[in-house]
Amino acid sequence: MDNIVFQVDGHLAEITINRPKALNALNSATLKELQVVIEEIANNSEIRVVILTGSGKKAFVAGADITEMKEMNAIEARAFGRLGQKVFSSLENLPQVVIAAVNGFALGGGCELSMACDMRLASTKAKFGQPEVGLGITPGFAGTQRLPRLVGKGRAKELIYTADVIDAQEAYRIGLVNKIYEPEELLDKARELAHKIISKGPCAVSLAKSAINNGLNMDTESAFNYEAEIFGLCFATKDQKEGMAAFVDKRKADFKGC
Ligand code: DAK
Repeated sequence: MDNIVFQVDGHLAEITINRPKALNALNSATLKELQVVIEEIANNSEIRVVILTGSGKKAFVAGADITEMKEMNAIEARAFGRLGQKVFSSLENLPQVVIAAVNGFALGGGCELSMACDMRLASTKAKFGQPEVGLGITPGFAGTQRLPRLVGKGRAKELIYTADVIDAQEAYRIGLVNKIYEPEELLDKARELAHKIISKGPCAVSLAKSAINNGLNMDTESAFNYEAEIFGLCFATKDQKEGMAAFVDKRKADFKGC
């Protein structure tokens, strides 16, 4: 792969978008490579948590590749948008937890990519925004949908209509990021968080992700029913047996998976 670095160490996988000269902007080639990596992760049950970051000190992802988009006609732009949406949805729907380590600019498609992850940890240097309307387009990788779900309709509209770029503190204040760290400690903190999650019941974590993600797209009654189904399903897993046995035996649980 030319645009992505992919590493697996035990239960942890790390994806680095690696086009630092273009501030890790997402072109079609990078999106296709990302799709391949996501499929590999989806098929590897040893992997429990994924960290997604950008290479270099300046950017997480500075958006979709404007140089490539500039030349597109309407049909090509639609195909590009569909590719991006598909990749971002498969990332969001991975059974594993995905943590975005936002090390710099997360603009346009970059902000949208971080929002397709389960959590966002930001460096103090991170900057977030949806600058698309300044380019004469609308957010195309589901930013109009994920941003209001994360920060509320009013704040999402303000960010999208003004194309304002906000710093990590403001992103934290409005609930777009979970935590802020100094740039040099960001990845270590992301790995620390990853290992904390890895130490819990992997099936339970994955099922909780499914309950949250799917439940949010349902009416309340269906979501409650779905949660009850998921809760019941836990009792068919080794995680539940080991977790509860460990509690009763007053020892640390040793989860091996479903
Ligand atoms: N695309 C391509 N190249 C980019 C880029 C981008 N998004 N962002 C930066 N670069 C390149 C610059 O062109 C420059 O390349 P060289 O000139 O060195 O060859 C290099 O990265 C360094 O950037 P700068 O020289 O500009 O660095 P600065 O520190 O001065 O500025 C910046 C950093 C992040 C503020 C600035 O680069 C910037 O404003 N970048 C663009 C940010 C942006 O507007 N991002 C949103 C892109 S639009 C859809 C599908 C997708 C989308 C929409 C619709 N459908 C088809 C439905 C998504 C749209 C977007 O994401």
